[in-house]
Amino acid sequence: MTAVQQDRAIPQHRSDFTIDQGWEAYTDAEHAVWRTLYARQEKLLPGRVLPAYLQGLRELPIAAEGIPDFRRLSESLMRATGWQVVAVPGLIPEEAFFEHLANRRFPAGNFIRRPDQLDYLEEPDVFHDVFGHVPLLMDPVFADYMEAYGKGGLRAMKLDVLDNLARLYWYTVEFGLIDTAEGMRIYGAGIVSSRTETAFSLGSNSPNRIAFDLERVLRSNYRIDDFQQTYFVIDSVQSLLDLANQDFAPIYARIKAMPELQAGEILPTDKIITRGTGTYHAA
Ligand code: HBI
Ligand code: FE
Repeated sequence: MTAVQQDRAIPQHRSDFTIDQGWEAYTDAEHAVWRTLYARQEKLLPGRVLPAYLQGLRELPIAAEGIPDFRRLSESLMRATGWQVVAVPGLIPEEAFFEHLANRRFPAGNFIRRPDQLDYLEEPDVFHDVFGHVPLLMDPVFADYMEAYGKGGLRAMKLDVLDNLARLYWYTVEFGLIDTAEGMRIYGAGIVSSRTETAFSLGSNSPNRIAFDLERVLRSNYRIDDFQQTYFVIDSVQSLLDLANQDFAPIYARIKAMPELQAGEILPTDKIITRGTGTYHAA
């Protein structure tokens, strides 16, 4: 079979929503989609992405040639930071997702987007999950942050404040920017795995770039159907981990009484790095 599957059958999953990756079953056409995406990002990322990301990418068996084998990825990750990559059929329920992260397992979609979806798809596929997320799991501090997020997710579910916590993931793990000695860099997987947003997030004068503030972020709605109107900029992964290693319960209690903030809204208390023109919309 050479064609990319058009209608993906959802495989039977285990009780923790994992499946076998089925690496041997990928077609040439599917590996070719990976090669195309990889080649595009490989050209763009140097000088734009956090150096720790590129180091992780180099040290892992993630290569230009084709979709990586999760067994080999997990062996390398386990040795470096104690993480594993497990295959899932797509989005999984929140509790199962958090349970995996809390136990240092990263759930990655095993399927790859079709050739007509190179720039946009709704569900996280193997390129987004593995190319976007996995390299930073080689960084010991980022690896601890992801575990802390999983544990925080399980607590947030009990408090019924998942909408708040999910914004932290969105504005850091998916769409985070970081200030480095060499300049502003991307580290969020939603940016790293997207050709268009890699250029937009750093280069466009349209979005706001605001210094990261935990309480502010937990209150900030986001858009899932367009480029971000605001990016939040951390000053180090360590400072992010230090924040995540606390119980957010008092913060949730405090912000409950405060209004939610709209995507793109600016507060007088914001430490603005660049104020956007807000003129660009992809969608
Ligand atoms: N499942 N496979 C997968 N990947 C995700 O990123 C994911 C998920 N389920 C839930 C979820 N994300 C979010 O709801 C949480 O980050 C809040
Ligand atoms: Fe993601």
